[in-house]
Parts: sequence; structure tokens; C-alpha cells
Amino acid sequence: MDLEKLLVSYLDKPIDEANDDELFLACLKLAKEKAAALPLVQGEKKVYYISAEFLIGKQLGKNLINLGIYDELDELLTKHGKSLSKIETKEKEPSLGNGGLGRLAACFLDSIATLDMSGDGIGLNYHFGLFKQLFKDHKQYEIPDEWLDDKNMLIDTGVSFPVELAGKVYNSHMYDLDVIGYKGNKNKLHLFDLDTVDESIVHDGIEFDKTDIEKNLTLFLYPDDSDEDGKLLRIYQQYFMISNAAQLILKEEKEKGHDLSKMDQYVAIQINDTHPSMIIPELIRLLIKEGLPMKRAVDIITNVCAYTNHTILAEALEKWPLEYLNKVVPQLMPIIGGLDYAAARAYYNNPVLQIIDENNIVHMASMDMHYTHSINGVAALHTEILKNQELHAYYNLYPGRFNNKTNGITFRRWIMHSNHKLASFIDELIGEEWRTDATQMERLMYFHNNEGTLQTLEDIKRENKVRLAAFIKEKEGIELDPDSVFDVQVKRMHEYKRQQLNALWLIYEYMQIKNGHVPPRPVTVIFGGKAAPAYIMAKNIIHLILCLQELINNDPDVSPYLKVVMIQNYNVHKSELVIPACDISEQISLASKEASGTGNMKFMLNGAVTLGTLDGANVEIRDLVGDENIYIFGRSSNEVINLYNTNGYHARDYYDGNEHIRACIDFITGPELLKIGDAEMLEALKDNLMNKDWFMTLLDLESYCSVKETALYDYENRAWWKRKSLVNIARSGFFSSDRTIMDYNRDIWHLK
Ligand code: 26Q
Repeated sequence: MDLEKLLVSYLDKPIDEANDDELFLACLKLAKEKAAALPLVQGEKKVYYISAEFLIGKQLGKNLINLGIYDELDELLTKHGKSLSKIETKEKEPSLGNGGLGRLAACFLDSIATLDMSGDGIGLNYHFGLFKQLFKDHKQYEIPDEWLDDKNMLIDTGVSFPVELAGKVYNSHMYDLDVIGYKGNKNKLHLFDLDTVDESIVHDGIEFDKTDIEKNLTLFLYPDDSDEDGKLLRIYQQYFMISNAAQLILKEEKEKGHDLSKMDQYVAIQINDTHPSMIIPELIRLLIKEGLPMKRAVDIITNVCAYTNHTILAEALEKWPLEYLNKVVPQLMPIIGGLDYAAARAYYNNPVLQIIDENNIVHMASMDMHYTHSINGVAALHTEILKNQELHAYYNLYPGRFNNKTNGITFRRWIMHSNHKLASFIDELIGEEWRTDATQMERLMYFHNNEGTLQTLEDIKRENKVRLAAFIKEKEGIELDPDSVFDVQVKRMHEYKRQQLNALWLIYEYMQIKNGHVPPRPVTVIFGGKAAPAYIMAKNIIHLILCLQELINNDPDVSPYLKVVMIQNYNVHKSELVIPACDISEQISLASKEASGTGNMKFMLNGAVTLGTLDGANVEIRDLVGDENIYIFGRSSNEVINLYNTNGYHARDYYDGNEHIRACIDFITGPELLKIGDAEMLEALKDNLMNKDWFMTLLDLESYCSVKETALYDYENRAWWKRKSLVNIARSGFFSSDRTIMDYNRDIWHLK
């Protein structure tokens, strides 16, 4: 049946008479049925990507693209005066991730299916996901994100497994999402849930009884784990996830008639950070129950499992008190104890190598390193830091296990869906091959001196800026000038990512403009990002930004030259509007702290020029585009590591020794901001920056201001800037997640 007839059959009325809600449901049904008809990818060996987060974004548009019917449907609807991109916004965004790690998992599933590899994702179906962010009185508030209704792509499989938690058996419920490969077959994302979960126990924002496991287990992603009950709930969630995963994997293996003692020939498991690490002892336990000897079970599971590390911050490596694990998962304790003994205690006399330390704390990453065959970092610099610093003892022990897999992003979502015009223009220039072979993007270099091409790129960028300005006007009520420079920092709020550095630049620039030094062209600084509910300093930084937004946008001397907007509840959908509209991509983490970053890659692909430190994948971006097409500032990772090791950084010296820095810091608690903001929050932030500043903001402030000024002046050399933008697009092919997945497969999974 042709598309029009099919759509009308789902609508029960002519397209012209249907409203956007009805059209959304019909399009959803269309995508669901088409996906249902696709065969599963087949393969000898299958990979399972286990992750506590899958930040998949709205599904409809992406699925229509991968089904190869987006353009046809778009044309059909346009013919009837409807807009597909508007209809797509009717879908609620699944709120199943925090940020980078979860979004990476989603990009990987897309690439695995597109590359026709057999591979499923396994995670949890959080009812409220991560919280929804609200701004009130220039502060962040959290409320439940009610994304889960019946208007989505989830398939109720009816599959259930018994899971034993603290001695009690709970029956899970498996929901699936089809993961459609680009013009190919499909894999699955399995999301586990519990029928007894009760959304009505949430009150006062996102508060709920953390001990009522039956009702709360899959309510939220990462409930606050600052107290004991929160930590226990995280362990309950993690075991629930991996117990289901283990049972599903073994069930599939048995159905295929595979011999479990040869499981490593048929199954690869990628452990996404330490959150699913309990899958290791759990599978060993189950294989022993199936009759395998312990030693054999351990060897097989070590060969099956591989571990990815996503963070350098020591505090993010999960460590659980033994007594907590003992309470929730007593069935695992003999295995974990045995693994600890066999790996660490029997052979080595080095406490760093132990899984259970002398204080009876269980180090999940240590279990991963001893009992997987592959340990990877997510960007070249990150992997080197793991090898030489953070995980050095393990690198000495298992040098062959360490490898780098530089992150990537799926071009289906991050250009084909989010920047349709740019994608079509690239088709015109170099043909469509780049859509499945991103290395072809390089051929755009041929046009780097072509006036017409550069002008069209600029026109597309401007259209995207107009689209974003309209969105921000509607949602935030702030008017933006599409002819200003759009300078963007969107990502989770964290001190190491240094949104506070950008905020200090705003203060500096505000004072400059007040003193008559105006920038060569108006600048619009756009922020977006959530702070963890218990992370006081991150919330203070949001407060400062929102106060500056109020001050700057309402000052008639300043606002013609400088505007600030912090987007509320930043999510995947909003990022798809923001990224294509960006001129300057802010990637300003303290060197050595950002494992990779993936936003940096999305901005590059969409023609933004990076202003950043030599951190994470920025290093690889610099190597690809060359120094003239990126703005690098600040201390190097070696210098920073050295400062930490020698205790050589004292924020106070920078405050005392530099009048500009002092003026910026003092401004935080000056009369202008105190009139708007909360004195206690602003003072705490100022005090932290002056006296602690663990992420060395003041160290890089001068260099940042000076390089940012250079970038803003360079922007005025339009021909030059447009070429920089083109070079960034042309050299972004390396960051396709298809390349990343091919690397995982070649070095770790060996599917075919
Ligand atoms: C740990 C313990 C207790 C509670 C929460 C956590 C926790 C939760 C989320 C630890 C880490 C995360 C998320 C980490 C993350 O998103 N890391 C990012 O991963 C990206 C993909 O590899 C990288 O590009 C980013 O550099 C990295 O910050």
C-alpha cells in the first residue's frame, strides 16, 4: 500500500481534516508497523550493550529516517499543509539518561544495527527518568518527568524473569524498542520494569520513600545516592538490570542451542561504565548453577565481557560497602569474595589491586579490570591518562587489555535529522555516499575555496539560527538576533566542565561594555544543562548564570551587544535545535578531566568552530582540523596533572595577583547581582572560586578571555570564518559512531 493510503487507513479520515495529535498517532503507528515487519539482524555472534542509561531522544523522526521514508512522508504531509517536524514534537522524549554516557549508548545501538551487526541494548524503563528541570527565582527546581504514556514506540513483550532482591522474588516485565538500522534490518533495546511500581508515591518535587522497593524500583534514574537508602536503591536497580540481562542472554543462548561452555564464541557483553558490573559475578554464578566448574565459568565470562571507562573523576568510580551488597545481593557475595581472592589476594600484595579493600568497600571497576578481556577509554588522551595515571597498576598487570575507542556520534540523528538542509546540501556537493560512509565527508575539502558553497553553508547556518531564535522566543520569551554570534555551552552542569569560566567571561565582557569597549558584533551566549539535585555548587553556578541573564539582558547599555539565555530543561530535542545554530562551540573543561565529550563532535559536524582546552576528544578535533580551524586556550593536561600532584595551584594567588580576575570575582557578590540573586548562594560560589577552585577556573581565565576575543574578531573576517566552518564539517567523518563501532568490533567483539 502506498504511504498516503496507509496513513489515511490509520487516521480514519482525510489528512486535511486531521489535527497534529491525530497525525502524530498515525505516523507513530506507521513507523511501528513498518519496524515490526523488518527482520532481526542475524549473526553467529551477538553483542549485548548493557547500560543504566540510553538517552535515545524522540524516536519517530529518527525511525522514519532509518526506515527510508522520512522524505516521502514529509512531502506528503507538506502537500496537505502539515509539517512533519511539528508533528514529531508531539512525542514525549524518553528521559532515560543523564548525558554523554547515555547518549553514546543510543548512538552505538544505531550504528550496530546500521552496520548489520547482531546486537541488543539492555537497560531499565525508568518511569520518570531523570528529573525535569524548572527555573524559578533564578534557581533550579526538580519535578518528575512524565514521559511514559501509551503514545510511544515501546512494545510490551510479556516476557518476565524472577529477580531475587534481599531474599525476595520480584517478577520483571520486559518492554522492547525496535532499533532500526539505516535502510537495514533491526535489533532491540530491552528495557526492564516492575509492574508494582507506583508513581503516586512521589511528592514535593521528586521526593519518595526510598525503602519501598516494590513501589520505587524503576521510578527514577539515579535517585539521589547521598544517603544510605539512596545507595541501596542504586544497588537494587543495578542488580535488577543485570539479573534480567543475564537471564535473557542465557535464555537466548539456550534457544539457539549453543553450548554454554563455549559462550565466548557466541556472545560479547559490553559493560558501560561500572553500573552493570555485577553482570560478571552473576553470570559466573549462573554458569556454575548450570554445572560448569568455577574456573571454567570465570574464564568464559572474562572472555565474554569488556569494560568501558567513561570518567577520570575518582569520585565517579562506584564503590559499595560490602554490607550493602550483602543485604541486597547475598547470592553474589561468595562469588565476589572468590573473585577478589583469586585475582588480588592470592598473587599480589598491592591493596590497589584488591576488589574488596581493607575497609570492606567493594570497588566495582577493580572487578571489571580483573575479569574482562578488554578495558577501554573513550578518547586517545583519556586512555593514555588511564594507562599512565588512574589505572596504572592495572595497566602494568594487564597491558594487553587496555585499548582506546574514541567516541563517535550517529550522523543519522546529528545531521540528517537535526540539520536536514545541511545534509541535503552535502548530498548535492558530494553525493549520498557519506550517509553510510562518513569518511566521504573529506571530499567537501574540494570546496573550501568555493565562494558559492561557502555562502550556502552560511545561509543554512543563518536559517538554523532563525529557527532557534523562534524557539527561544516561544519557550523563554527572550528575543535573539540571528546576526549576532551564537556562542553555546550545553552539557551537564559540573565544576570540571567549567560553565563558571564562561560566566566569568560574561562578567568581564559586561564590565568591558560598560567601559565603552564593545565587541565587534553582538554576542549571544547560550547555556543549557541540568545539575544533579544534591550538587550544591553546580546549582550555585546555574544561579549565577540566571542572575547574569537577568542583569545583562535588561541593561540598555549592554544588551545591544551581549545577550544571555539559559535554556530550561535541556534535552536531546533541544540539542537538535541548538547545535545546528551554533557558531562557537564551548568545550572548556579543565584539561585532563573530560574523558571525551561527544557534544564537541556534534557541533563540529554542524559547522561550529570549537573554543576549547586540549582535553578529551578536543585533542583529536585539533589534530584533524589543524590549529587555524580551532581556538585552543589554557593549560595542558600534563601541566594540570602536575599542579595536582605538587599541590601547586592556589586560586587565591590569582585573585590577589590580577586586578581583572579580582574584579570579576568580586562582581559575583557586588551590588548589581545581589539585587537580583540569593546572597548566600552567590557568596558560597565566590568563596569557592577564591579559596578552593578545585577545577582551576582562575588558572585559565586570562587565556580564555584573550582567545575568545581573538575568535570574536576573527568571526568578522567572514570569508575566513566560513572556510573554518567548512573544514570542521569536512573533517568530522572520523567521529561517526559507525567508525567507533567498527573499531569495537575489530578489536573486542569480533562479530564477523
Ligand atoms: C556514579 C555513582 C553514583 C551515582 C552516579 C554515578 C554516575 C552517573 C552517571 C557516574 C557517571 C555517570 C555518567 C558519566 C558520563 O556521562 N560520562 C561521560 O561519558 C561520555 C561518553 O563516553 C564522555 O564523552 C564524557 O566525557 C563523560 O563525561
